[in-house]
Amino acid sequence: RLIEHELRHAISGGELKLVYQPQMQIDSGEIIGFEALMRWHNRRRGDVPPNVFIPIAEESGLIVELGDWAMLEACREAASWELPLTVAVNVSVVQLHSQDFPQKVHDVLVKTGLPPHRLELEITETALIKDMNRALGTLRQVKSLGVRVAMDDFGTGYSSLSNIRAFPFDVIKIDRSFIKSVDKNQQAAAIVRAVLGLGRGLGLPVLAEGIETSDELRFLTEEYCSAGQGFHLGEPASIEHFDHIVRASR
Ligand code: G
Ligand code: G
Ligand code: MN
Ligand code: NA
Repeated sequence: RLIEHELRHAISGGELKLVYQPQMQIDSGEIIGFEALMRWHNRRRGDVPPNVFIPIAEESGLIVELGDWAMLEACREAASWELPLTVAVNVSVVQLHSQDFPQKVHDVLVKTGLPPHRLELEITETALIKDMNRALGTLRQVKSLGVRVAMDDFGTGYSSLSNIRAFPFDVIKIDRSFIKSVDKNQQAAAIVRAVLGLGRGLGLPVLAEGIETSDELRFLTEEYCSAGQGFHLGEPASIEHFDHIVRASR
């Protein structure tokens, strides 16, 4: 396919870039880190949205190369910040199961000098179901480097509850579909409270994704949700946009 061919050349052609979305401590409003999100601008196609090119990259196996690029780029960027904020990188199931993934993570940390605890790998539940034992082995190896691991899009996959117990996560990210209108929707509120209770019981912080309104934020504050992310707190943007934050010496 043509688009696959073009994507193959996107890295070497400098067509990919990362944007960063802030993640905040809910009680203090302090920025704790950023999620790095991939963007592709092609000369002919213009901006291609990630929900178009990521699936193509996954089917073709190109996601391994793209994901490795994103991890290196994000770690290099974060290593240059004056404040010791976290950088979160999305890891696709194909990349997680690729040859020598833990070794690659180790090499990136050595190469960039980023302290391991400042890197967080976001992995979706669906990624874990495919070959559970291997995924668990890989996550344990990655964790042993000192890297943090987040369960992304929590609530949208299968067997959430057994996964959360079996896998060594540091944080649960509640999927944004449950945060939407959580202040008005009884069902969403019940689910979010349940996940917050689960996190509390397991000693895991919970981050709410996709906070779009001050009412949603108020609900999460009142329910003692640890952390949040979303357009209301900050949209994904080039790192230059956050220069004053990552470089501010307080
Ligand atoms: O940034 P946006 O909300 O448009 O992203 C859409 C989807 O693409 C999300 O599910 C997000 O996790 C995914 N995505 C964005 N950047 C990356 C990346 O670097 N690697 C992987 N595997 N997925 C990404
Ligand atoms: O699947 P993942 O959690 O990695 O997805 C991150 C995606 O969510 C990014 O593409 C980002 O652009 C998008 N996103 C971030 N904040 C919001 C928000 O408040 N509302 C919506 N609809 N999407 C958001
Ligand atoms: Mn994510
Ligand atoms: Na998510």
